Amino acid sequence: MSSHCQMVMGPAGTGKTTYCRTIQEHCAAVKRTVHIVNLDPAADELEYEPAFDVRDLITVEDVMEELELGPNGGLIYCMEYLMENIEWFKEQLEPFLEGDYLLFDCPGQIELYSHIPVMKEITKQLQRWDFRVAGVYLIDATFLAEPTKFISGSLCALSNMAQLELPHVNVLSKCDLAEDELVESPSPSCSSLSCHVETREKQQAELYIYIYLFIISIFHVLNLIAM
Ligand SMILES: Nc1nc2c(ncn2[C@@H]2O[C@H](COP(=O)(O)OP(=O)(O)O)[C@@H](O)[C@H]2O)c(=O)[nH]1
Ligand SMILES: [Mg+2]
Repeated sequence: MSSHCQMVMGPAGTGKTTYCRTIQEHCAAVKRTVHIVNLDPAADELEYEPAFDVRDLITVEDVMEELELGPNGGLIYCMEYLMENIEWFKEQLEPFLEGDYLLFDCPGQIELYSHIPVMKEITKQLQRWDFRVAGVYLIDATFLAEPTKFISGSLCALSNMAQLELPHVNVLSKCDLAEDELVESPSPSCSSLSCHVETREKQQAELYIYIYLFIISIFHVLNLIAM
């Protein structure tokens, strides 16, 4: 029987770890078992008991110290090291191959999804081990209050979806911090965008509107979920 998993992704601080813990607690309340795996080698304190933890293999802190890399380079090194030690990963997954459900709490650095193929390789490897993998991409709801941030956040989500080629769900996080009407209708209206850009150069304003319309058409294809 196949196991299932979610790759929980999104920029640092959007609430990935909180999402994983909340989903696990919810599942426990409805008597379903969900395991969380920490795949973030830069994580500090975890709010859950992980099924296993990439930091048992490697941590960003050690890499930065030993190889004198910065935080971004260190994180990329860690994820590539995980791929090179894929047998370790497989061993850790061994107890969860019979119809289990896992949440992978992923690192937030965008380079891992847009610049280098490492996260795609990890998901492909999970699929080869007969996991049914879904991408869950968190977007901070407060980021959507400004049209320019909406465009930026949406393009990041889109890029992630295109790169990983997974069934993909966008989740709005931190809805308690956003205005109610934003949560009910997450995309800003075209008129609010025109208003925002009216002080800018006409050409730039038009470009924003084209990008906006493009994103709206993409969101007709994507499912946008508020939580
Ligand atoms: N108000 C509010 N804060 C949240 C929510 N989700 C996460 N946070 C806070 O945002 C911060 C970053 O969350 P975390 O789960 O560590 O983000 P990660 O870096 O994506 O894993 C923490 O201080 C959380 O308590 C939420 O839904 N509402
Ligand atoms: Mg985290």
